[in-house]
Amino acid sequence: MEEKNMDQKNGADLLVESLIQHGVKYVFGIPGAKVDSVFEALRKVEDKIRIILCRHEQNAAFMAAMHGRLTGEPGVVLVTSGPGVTNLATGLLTATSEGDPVVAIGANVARSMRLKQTHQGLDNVAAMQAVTKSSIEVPVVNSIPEAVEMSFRLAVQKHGATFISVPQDVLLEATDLSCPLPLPQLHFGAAPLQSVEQAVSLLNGAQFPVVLLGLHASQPANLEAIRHLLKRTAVSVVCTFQGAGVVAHELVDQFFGRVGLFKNQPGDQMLDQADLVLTIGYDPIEYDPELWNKIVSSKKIIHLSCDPAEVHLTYAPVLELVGDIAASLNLLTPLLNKVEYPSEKNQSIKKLRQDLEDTITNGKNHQGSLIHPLRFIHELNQCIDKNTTILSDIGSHYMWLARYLRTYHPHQLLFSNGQQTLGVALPWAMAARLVKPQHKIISISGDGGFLFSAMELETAVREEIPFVHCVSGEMAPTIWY
Ligand SMILES: Cc1ncc(C[n+]2csc(CCOP(=O)(O)OP(=O)(O)O)c2C)c(N)n1
Repeated sequence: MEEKNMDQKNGADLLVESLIQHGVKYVFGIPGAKVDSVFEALRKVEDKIRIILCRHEQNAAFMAAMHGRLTGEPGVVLVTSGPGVTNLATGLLTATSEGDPVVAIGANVARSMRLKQTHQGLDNVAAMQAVTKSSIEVPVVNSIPEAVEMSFRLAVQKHGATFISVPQDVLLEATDLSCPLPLPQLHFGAAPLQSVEQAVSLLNGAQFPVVLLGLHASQPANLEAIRHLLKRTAVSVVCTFQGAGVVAHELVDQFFGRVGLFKNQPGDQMLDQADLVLTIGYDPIEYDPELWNKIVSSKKIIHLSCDPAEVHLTYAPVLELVGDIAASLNLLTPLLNKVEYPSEKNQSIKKLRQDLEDTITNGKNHQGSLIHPLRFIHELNQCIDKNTTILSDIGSHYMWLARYLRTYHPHQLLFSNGQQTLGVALPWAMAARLVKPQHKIISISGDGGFLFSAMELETAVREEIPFVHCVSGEMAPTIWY
């Protein structure tokens, strides 16, 4: 291997050049012997990429994932070999399960050391395979731009984490390759017209159609088309936790709340009665379909999303509309009739909605020295506007927030809804603040989840990333940072 002289570019420089070409603004991570050359290269371009030095690789991965969820562009996390890489596992698993684009870069020992027991050695690619959509190692220095391009494309196309392992000697090798520009972004069209027409006939013929909005529905680009469908048809709508905020305030009379984890919500009763469920952007990991559907069921499902349906015994759509969600809806909506629910059901439907409404409005009436979660939600609601983002951790507070905190903007109330990973809220809040510097950022966790990532408070202070974190004890939220 030829190492560079002082003025020459090496693999680490090429990697950083490649990140710049992909528009990367932040790298979350922790250095270590094998990856130090990349941190050195990053320090030379501080005006282009800001390093957020974290206290644990897992939290760095959480931050990268929230950055990816909010921007649609992969968040980047950078770690050293061995324990640095294995500490990524939970963060990358969470991102991969929940549709968040992340590119994780982990250094490795030099290629010549691969067969030996050596300091911080690990089969990186094998270790990360189970928690990513793609796990590759760069074989030679000039393959770095290809590895970066592939990983960025796959993270976006497959909605999850990808991993690049880079051996230390590859990072130090001299190169004079100029980094090519990234390939242009891919754009997909609507689902085929024939499928749209089939959907029209099924939907217009249904007695009790219900729309179920899932995680891809909450992409801001889909918002207008979804709201137009709801308004034009007056169809009843339910959403998963990750679909929070898609239903507009003016459409709230059609909204039967959020469903997930346990089957006991008004939305579940609507799904039970439905003879046809149109899912939009739904992924079965958000809410196991066996909880709201049976293997042999008279309920028909139409799956409308950017990806084909996962094969699942209890989620077997009669029709799939696969393509750009907004483009498919723009073809579908003008052909749909207004939904008229059977008149004998009107009273029970009305009662379901009223019960949900009453639970939320009664929040203000909960008194006492311990703060009831609904009272907390009521008070929280008083200080939320469209420039507020709320990040929830996992635990009992999660269920209360998911069911009863109303929001009317997508990506305003954010959940880990797939792995339900403890400790996400605080690092997520930091990434949210970086992406939305004008927003008030509020994260909420239980005292258990708080201690999973509380060390990042130091990072927040050092990096000057302000947010408010609330810690709930049993039924008693208290404000911290
Ligand atoms: C990484 C991880 N470990 C364990 C769990 C299982 N789990 C879910 S909620 C919970 C307890 C949460 O307690 P706390 O953070 O105090 O929140 P609270 O229930 O009081 O709101 C646990 C251990 C999980 N979801 N993720």
